[in-house]
Amino acid sequence: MTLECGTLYGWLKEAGLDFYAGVPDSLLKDFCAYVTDHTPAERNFITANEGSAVALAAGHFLASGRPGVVYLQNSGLGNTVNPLTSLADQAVYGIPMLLVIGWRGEPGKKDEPQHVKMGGITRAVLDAIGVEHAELPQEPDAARAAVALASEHLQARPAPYALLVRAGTFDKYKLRNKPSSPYAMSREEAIGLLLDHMPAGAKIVATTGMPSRELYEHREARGQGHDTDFLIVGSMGHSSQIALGIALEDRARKVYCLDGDGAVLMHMGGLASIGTSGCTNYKHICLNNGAHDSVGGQPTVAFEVDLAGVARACGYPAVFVAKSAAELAEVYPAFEAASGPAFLEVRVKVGHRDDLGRPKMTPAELKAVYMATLRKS
Ligand SMILES: Cc1ncc(C[n+]2csc(CCOP(=O)(O)OP(=O)(O)O)c2C)c(N)n1
Repeated sequence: MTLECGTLYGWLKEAGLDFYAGVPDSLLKDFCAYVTDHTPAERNFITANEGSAVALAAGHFLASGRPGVVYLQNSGLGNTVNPLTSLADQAVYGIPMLLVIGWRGEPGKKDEPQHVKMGGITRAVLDAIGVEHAELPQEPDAARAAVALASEHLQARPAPYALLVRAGTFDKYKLRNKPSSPYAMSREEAIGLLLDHMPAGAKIVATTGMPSRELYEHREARGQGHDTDFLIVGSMGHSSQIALGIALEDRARKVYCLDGDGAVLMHMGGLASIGTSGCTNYKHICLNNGAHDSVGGQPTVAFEVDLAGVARACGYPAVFVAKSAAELAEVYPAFEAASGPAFLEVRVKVGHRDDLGRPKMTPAELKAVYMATLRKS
């Protein structure tokens, strides 16, 4: 038996919990989609990162006296630790909020390598930072009791409380309010075109989720190896700084960061570090689909802000935008030739192939071949 997203949503509403903030998660994608479809935009903020969601819920509490709901994948727990311990904690300001945490890498369940460590320690991390928590059962009566208990906790104790959600808890719910996209090119097609244009042997660092998986599949389809690609399987938002670390080490070697819009927004401060680094060899490409495609397609705000303008304001001397395959072919030579840091925003439509594979090489193998390549050239 699974839990209907609308049922949980209704119980939370009855308990006075109707303000949401968070970053979508693959495991919570049905519930996140339900929230996106049924909550007015001003009461559901998809935030840049999970720490921002905790802070937003804190502000909501200060102004309304009502706890908010913060949804996140447990990989984002790290991003919340600072505001949970130094803001919301009972020994500081004591701010109640309900954390709904997707439990990737739950012990005993098979999951991707990047989720195993955090999955095993999620409860211990919550214990260590003093966040009381319980699992959300799938069985509706037990789930209702867990929500009632959570609500009692939030009333009795001014502190965050967490519900841990296992894989397969919710009924299927498909997002209706998908971000509309005026762009025809898919991200996978854009990655293929970029590979066609990049110099042979270009060193790439690719962001979390589908972009890395699509890059991997392109290499397979082309019969090329994976030794020039560092695929960030976790650590969302950090690919650009990894690429910066590589670029700084040898300024004669160009480095290409293949980023996502959600990832750029998550740690947007990194653009200022890159823009002021003086790394003429840095090439930053953001595949902007206006969505968190990898975890269900919930919108980001990246079509409402000017990412290329942000890069320019952060000091990138060369900034380009392509909104179609033809525009990409047109601007790419100038992007390639520019003295960087150079930024190229490629606008693409949301979505991916259903049969997209996952890297067959382990992170350790990918790291070994990539480091060997960097040492050679
Ligand atoms: C810190 C953290 N929060 C959330 C996630 C779950 N997650 C994985 S990929 C992804 C969406 C990435 O969106 P974007 O960068 O726009 O790339 P897209 O999938 O749209 O191509 C999310 C939220 C994660 N891996 N790490």
